[in-house]
Amino acid sequence: MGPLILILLLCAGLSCGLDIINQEERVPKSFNDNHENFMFATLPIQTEDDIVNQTEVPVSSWGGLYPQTSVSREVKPLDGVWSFRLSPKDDPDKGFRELWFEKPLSTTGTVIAMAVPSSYNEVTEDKNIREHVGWAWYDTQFYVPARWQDEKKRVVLRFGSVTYNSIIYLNGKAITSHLGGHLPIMADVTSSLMYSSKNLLTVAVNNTLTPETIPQGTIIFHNDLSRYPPGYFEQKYNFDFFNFAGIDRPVFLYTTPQTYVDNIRVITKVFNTQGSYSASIEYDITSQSPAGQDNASCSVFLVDANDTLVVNGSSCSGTLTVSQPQLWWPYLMDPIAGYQYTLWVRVTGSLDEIDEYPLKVGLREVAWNTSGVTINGRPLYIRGCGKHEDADIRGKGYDAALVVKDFALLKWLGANSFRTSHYPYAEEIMDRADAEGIMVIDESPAIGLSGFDPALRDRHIAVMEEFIMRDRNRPSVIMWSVGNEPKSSQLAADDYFRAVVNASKLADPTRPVTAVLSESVNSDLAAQWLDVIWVNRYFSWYSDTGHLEVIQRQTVTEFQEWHSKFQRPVGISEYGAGSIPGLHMGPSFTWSEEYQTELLLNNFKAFDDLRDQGFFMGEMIWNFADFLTPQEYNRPAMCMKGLFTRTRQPKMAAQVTRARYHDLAEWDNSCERRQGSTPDEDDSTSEELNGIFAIPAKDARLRAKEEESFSEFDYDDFEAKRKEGEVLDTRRGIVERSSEFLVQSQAQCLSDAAASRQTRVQAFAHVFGFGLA
Ligand code: GCB
Repeated sequence: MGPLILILLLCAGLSCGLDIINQEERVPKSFNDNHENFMFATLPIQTEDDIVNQTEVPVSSWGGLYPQTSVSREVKPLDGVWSFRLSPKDDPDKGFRELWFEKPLSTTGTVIAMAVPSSYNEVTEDKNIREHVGWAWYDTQFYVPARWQDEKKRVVLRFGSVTYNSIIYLNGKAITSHLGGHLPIMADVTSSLMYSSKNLLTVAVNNTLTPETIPQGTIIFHNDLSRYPPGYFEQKYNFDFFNFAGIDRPVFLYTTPQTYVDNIRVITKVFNTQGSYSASIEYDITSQSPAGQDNASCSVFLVDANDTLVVNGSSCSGTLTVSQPQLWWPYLMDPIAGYQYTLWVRVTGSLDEIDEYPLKVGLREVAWNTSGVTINGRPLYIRGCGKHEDADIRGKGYDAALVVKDFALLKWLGANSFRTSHYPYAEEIMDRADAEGIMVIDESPAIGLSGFDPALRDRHIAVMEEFIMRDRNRPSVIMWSVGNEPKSSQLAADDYFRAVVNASKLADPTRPVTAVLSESVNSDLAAQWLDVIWVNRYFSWYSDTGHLEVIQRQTVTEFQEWHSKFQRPVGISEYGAGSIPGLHMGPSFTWSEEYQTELLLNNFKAFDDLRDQGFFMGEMIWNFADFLTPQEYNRPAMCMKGLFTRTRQPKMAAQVTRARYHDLAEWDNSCERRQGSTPDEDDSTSEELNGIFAIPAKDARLRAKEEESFSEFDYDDFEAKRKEGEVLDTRRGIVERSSEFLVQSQAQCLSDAAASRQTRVQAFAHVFGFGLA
């Protein structure tokens, strides 16, 4: 039989059968239309047999539940030091042609050690590895316990992610493949494993980006032989972070019984009746049983953080009610933030085989209307940062120490949120966000998209569905971002975003869907389809550089325009300035720490003005920390807009942000409290506040109406009407909250708060010698 060779799209334009023609830029052809689920290059598919075999290999489109141990499950990590080799740049197919996956890589050529998980780029001293474009190969060898076979365990191999396209081989055979990075890959390997000898696991990963991949990129061929060697090409992409690649997240084998929990969905709702909360969990369990057996039965047990049983259920889908719940609150919104219960899910097969899976559940409900977002009925103001998975040596590789440090810094800042700019982050990071009460704007890898053809749209929708499936049970995730800075003034963006946003809403109607925009308010065609609007603006940095005095006017004017045109909550998702740590210049000057700080202070004044107007939902600084960029002349190796250096040391801007974010948290809580009490009652301690000052309960009628409109919701009709401006949003989760919280006493309090913050800003300005407009 011909070798089973899977070549993903990405070598296609490099040397795989494409003529080098005399043009400077072109797009490599990359999809094989005969294989809907696969992207193949043109070589080395040599026989029909190969093609048939290729279609038999599944593409992983869902990574499955995160591996967890339980009485019925074992987890075996495969992380460590693996063998590694690049395919030569001028011969990308070599590994496939020479069947590198059939034997240990060390027997077919030179290998080096490579850390898994890690991006491979910055780990070695080899510039070719850092700058590589094309295929890279990894392998490792391992044993599994023989008893797994005796006990008839089902065994699953799972990668947290491999960036970007990958083919995975076990014992010489391709077992699965995946399109794109940042999302998990799962394969049932029960029958591919060897239980009495060593196993060989090989991964081929390709980091090439094309106009059809998400994110997009272009290969530029330089064909002028007087200036470049033959076959010379380079990868370009429309984003400023370094294009790290490799096996960047943990790799596990785990076992389940033959009857097993396949998937779980939970939707949590929160009810507030005269200051007293209750909550519900709607759950839906999917299980699999061996052929010929009846469907498994299910039971669920909700335990609190002390493992005390709270409530249980005995069906595969249903609703659990939790009276007097400890709700999931964001950091600094309640003395107890990030509280989670555990939902133990048990399935029992018809032959009494049992599988148990523990799922963390935070009880919270997000809602939104045309002017704001609420959590558990309380108005939410989002204060945070855009981030990156980025650190020296590891690149985007998961590192527990780094993650713990980053959450410590976020909390030190007083931030209550971050955005997973510009791709889904590791599940281990999301776990910390859930546990620490840090809210997440969960963003897809669709950065800087343009073109918007149907193939890209379908790929984008597939990515959104896979991504939402991964993160939909997480309390920290409060909204989905379908992407960052699309070229949304292109005509095709209109239908494109309608489709992608609607597919995302269908996948999860319980959270607002957004995109982070950068086109002008008058030319953008995506905002109309979004529930909430985030905009990136770099006044006095990319425009009017050096003129800090224009920030307030420009910011206030523009964000008012977005709200008034689209009648949605609006927030700023990126703003900031680069600063070289240690560069001090007074009066402030671009790239100095003073300039970055003064720019933030001017923005703070503008945000307080916008907050007073009732539609401004949040502020997010770009960026949490400095991060590596491609090599370019306008940046000193990194994007320097971090509040922290790449090694996580604070710059001057971090100190003022910390003051602002803690102030915001304090005032927002205290103003909300004032709204629910008379001023005389207003001296309760924060411990006593838990649960008593929230917005009055939605009355039963309103909720019933919401439920009804949710179940009957017709997206097409809704969109048509929304486009005509006839309706706002009527889906469940929408509350008419403005009249509830913009009562007089709160308005007064908010204005006092703004005044107090202004005093703080003035004080900083005075100390630093800044002039504020
Ligand atoms: C942006 C992008 C972000 C960049 C930033 C910058 O608008 O969304 O990815 O890093 O600008 O610093 O230029």
